Amino acid sequence: MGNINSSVRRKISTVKKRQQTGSGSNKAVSALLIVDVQYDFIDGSLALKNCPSQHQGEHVIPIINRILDDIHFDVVVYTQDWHTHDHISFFENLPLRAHLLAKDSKSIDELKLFDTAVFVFGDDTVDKKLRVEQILWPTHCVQHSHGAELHKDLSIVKTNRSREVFHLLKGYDSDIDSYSAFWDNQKIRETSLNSKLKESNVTHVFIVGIATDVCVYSTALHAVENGYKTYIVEDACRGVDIGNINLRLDELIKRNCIVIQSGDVKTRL
Ligand code: VGL
Ligand code: ZN
Repeated sequence: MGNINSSVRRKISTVKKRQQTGSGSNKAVSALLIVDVQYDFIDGSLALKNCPSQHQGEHVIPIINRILDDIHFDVVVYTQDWHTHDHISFFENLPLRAHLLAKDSKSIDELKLFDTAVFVFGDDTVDKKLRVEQILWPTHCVQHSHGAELHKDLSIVKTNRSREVFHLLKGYDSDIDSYSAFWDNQKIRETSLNSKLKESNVTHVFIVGIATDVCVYSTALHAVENGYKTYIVEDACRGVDIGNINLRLDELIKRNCIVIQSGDVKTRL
């Protein structure tokens, strides 16, 4: 009984304290996720201007910098696609894994850049086999290469008393791609992002960067799944495939992700 009473008392006093400081449980704790603003997507091997959308990836940079200047975020995260040279997602590496192509996949001779290959991993017991559909991208964002660096014009903010900043590398397992900043594409391994955001009590996640229909999309999907109020800042993102961008955004909207413009971020906090 004594325990129950004291825990009730503790709760009441916490509520009172919150009321006094104005920091109720409704207070938004915000994170800005800056996805893959790397040279290879801007003027390198996977530059968006060479993709079906013909977008210029560099246009996101001044918009993201303005958001960082104008708005306080409790947490800022920079992600980088960070592949090994023998990565499964590179078209050029197809010969390394020709033996893993599924029977119903296009053959090595038929497969072209940007096509989807189907690989099968695992031992001979059917239930342990892992079927992996993989888009074959040009070699990009190889670890420690110039193309994998964050663009020099992107503002890199520092941790201070009121703001946590961290950098997250993804896609470094040779055999598994990782579009999302939360999970690899097979959802086998989780990154540290969710636990870091939860540690900081983040409630609201704003996502900017490249590419709208690939890494931004997957990151947003998992942000919603992980219970964050999730915003995509549309004009601060650019995508690979114009036909896909709107489909992906519509899909996200159906899952309660909110698509906004950079001028509206402030009003959401
Ligand atoms: C991405 C294609 C391949 C992205 C990463 O960052 O959106 N796109 N790897
Ligand atoms: Zn990649």
